[in-house]
Amino acid sequence: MVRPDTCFVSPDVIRRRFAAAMSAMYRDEVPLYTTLRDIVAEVNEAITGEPDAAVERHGAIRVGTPAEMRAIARLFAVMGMHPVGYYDLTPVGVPVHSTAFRPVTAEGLAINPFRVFTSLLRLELIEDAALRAAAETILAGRTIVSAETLALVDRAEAQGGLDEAQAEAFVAGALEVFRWHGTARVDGETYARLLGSHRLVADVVAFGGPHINHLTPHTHDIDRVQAEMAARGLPHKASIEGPPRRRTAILLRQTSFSALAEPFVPAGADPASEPLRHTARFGEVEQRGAALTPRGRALYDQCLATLRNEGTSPDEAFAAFPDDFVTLRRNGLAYARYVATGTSGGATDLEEALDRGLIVAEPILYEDFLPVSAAGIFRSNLADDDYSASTQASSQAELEAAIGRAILDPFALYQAIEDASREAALAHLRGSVALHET
Ligand code: OOG
Ligand code: NI
Repeated sequence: MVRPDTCFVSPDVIRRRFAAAMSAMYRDEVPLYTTLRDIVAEVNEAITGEPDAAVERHGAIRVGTPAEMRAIARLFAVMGMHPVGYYDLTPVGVPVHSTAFRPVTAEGLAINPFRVFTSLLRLELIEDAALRAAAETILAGRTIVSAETLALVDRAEAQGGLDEAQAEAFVAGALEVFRWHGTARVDGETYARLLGSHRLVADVVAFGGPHINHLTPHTHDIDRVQAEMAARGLPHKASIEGPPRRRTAILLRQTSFSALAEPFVPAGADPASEPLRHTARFGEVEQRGAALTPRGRALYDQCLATLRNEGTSPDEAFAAFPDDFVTLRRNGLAYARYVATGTSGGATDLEEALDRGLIVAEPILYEDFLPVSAAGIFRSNLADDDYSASTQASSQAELEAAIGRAILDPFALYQAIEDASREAALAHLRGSVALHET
């Protein structure tokens, strides 16, 4: 007899198909994104000498209500994507708080690392009470995941997975959730009022759903991509977010091309009339490096603060940050993955084994986001004048209540990967020691 779970498509494979479908849809919707992807593929190929598909590492969406957040969380769970990290953007004047839905295991990340930075609008931050009430009513009247697709989510939860035909229908249905709507659900006047409150409020409230607002392929050399964007006349972000260029890459560096002014028809308008324009969607590139420990992250934040407060150059501001992996690891600043080399020898202590080349340590890739960088990405793609810092308290508990489960701690995930690798490497060494001695 065939066991029921043997006919399920793995969540990692569903995610891979979904990411590929999103990429195709976005290239179609935003032609300039195809240009960016071509640049990334060329730069990557020039570096590795291998054909490169400029595969997307992340995308971003924004939802309007806790109920929408819950539906999205359930949808992503079918694809093995779980909430990791809490990002509060309100201190920098963006009325949202966010998490990233991503694969959490080394195997899942290796099959397909696609993740979605997901922001929940904090409607309570709209000052105009009448507009806030109107926005609430507008959002209450929309459904972002179709009944058919929600039924597939129910199915996946109840049976523990989806079979081939269900997975195919699920990917097609999930794609629709993130499609751009060329018509707004509000009239031109309401759109203008929402825009006046905050550009992001209009982006979330005015349309039929959480359209994908950018996708982000990975590059091996973000400075080169940035130079290439400039050379080809793409309207790009003035500077790269994150740490400066280093020999040992750390965390995450990001840049983007500016959002486009896309035509849309407001509700009730004659489709033949001159369309309005909405500016929200863009393309981004990322380069990732070593995941830092809480200690490393504190040092990173300190260097960033120096950079901003004292007008020093990035290299000066980051001079205090070691730039070789041996020191980063020894000083407890970066996580390491330990791998036994297979050489036998009597060492049982990790440091001794490392010194003697019995075990090697390599960086664990950073899989998350950076709040200051995310703020910079938001800011460069929304009007700058929208930014007045809010004193609203941050509330991870509130976002967790919306999601319906706890947000995972990124540091704990890296630590678990490091610990498991150390145990496995030492066990390997002990095994070969035992073999040696008997
Ligand atoms: C999300 C911006 C954050 C990143 O790469 O830091 C982000 C958004 O614009 O909705 O995607
Ligand atoms: Ni992004």
